[in-house]
Amino acid sequence: MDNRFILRSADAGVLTLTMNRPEVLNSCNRGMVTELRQAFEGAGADATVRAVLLTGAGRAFCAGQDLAEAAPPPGKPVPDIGDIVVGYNGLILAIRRLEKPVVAAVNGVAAGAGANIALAADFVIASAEASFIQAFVKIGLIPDNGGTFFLPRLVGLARATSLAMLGGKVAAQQAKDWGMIHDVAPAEALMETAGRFARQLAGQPTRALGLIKRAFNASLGSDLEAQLALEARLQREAGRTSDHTEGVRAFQEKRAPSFTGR
Ligand code: T3D
Repeated sequence: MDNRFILRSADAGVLTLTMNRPEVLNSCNRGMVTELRQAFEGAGADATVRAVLLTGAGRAFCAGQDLAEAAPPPGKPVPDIGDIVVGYNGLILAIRRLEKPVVAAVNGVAAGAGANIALAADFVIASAEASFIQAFVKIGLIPDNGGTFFLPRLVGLARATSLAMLGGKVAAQQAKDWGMIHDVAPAEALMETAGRFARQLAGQPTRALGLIKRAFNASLGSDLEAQLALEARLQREAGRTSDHTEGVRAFQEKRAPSFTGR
């Protein structure tokens, strides 16, 4: 598949996607959002992919919506913002529905949609120099890309409200201290650290990881009874995988398991 706005590479079960519009801090135009969505959807159907790593080219992760596209100069047609957001929704759902772990390696500023695309990942590892900005309010908008869903769940309502209403910058270490992200790495070691982490995930029992993700997705809007029933159903599925058989056998044989993702 030809991509204009993202780079793709694959190694050791990890598909790396790099947002590649560094001259505008990887801000998202429609083409980039479509390419990202298609890449995440394709990763679900590709058995060789067992984890996805998402990052940005240059000094930023992603500065959110390309404001030149959303607010073109006088005389050019002005797009409907709701339509733009619907496009992002497909991407966020593709990330959350992908039953494989997604790691965001946040290499610099993540603003607006860029911040919330990162937060849709299963793990966020940020450069110590990175920051997260719910920039929407500064241009009279509300957090989208799942921001109003993920933020209160990750950091609590009080912090989510101040992030969304004040639009302040959260440094990577602060984000980690608040439980918003998984980890922080020195800037020069970010890609090595995140790549190693993603390869480690790619060696795990992929089906189980995918079912964990499905269960957690459901738990965000579920009650205990429904969640217990879901766990029973998903555990039945996990119990039928070769990786479960291998995990138990490896335990009994006192050796490290070798998971295949099946
Ligand atoms: O349609 C809709 O709007 C609905 C969808 C909404 C989703 C959203 O994401 S809304 C939020 C959109 N994003 C923003 O408001 C962030 C805008 N950018 C910034 O506030 C700053 O650029 C940053 C804080 C992210 C970084 O600041 P700094 O000082 O490190 O860099 P800079 O100088 O501002 O930017 C460097 C270049 O990137 C610059 O271009 P130039 O002057 O060198 O030619 C700047 O214009 C460009 N750039 C940065 N962000 C965007 C952008 N170009 C287009 N769109 C951007 N979002």
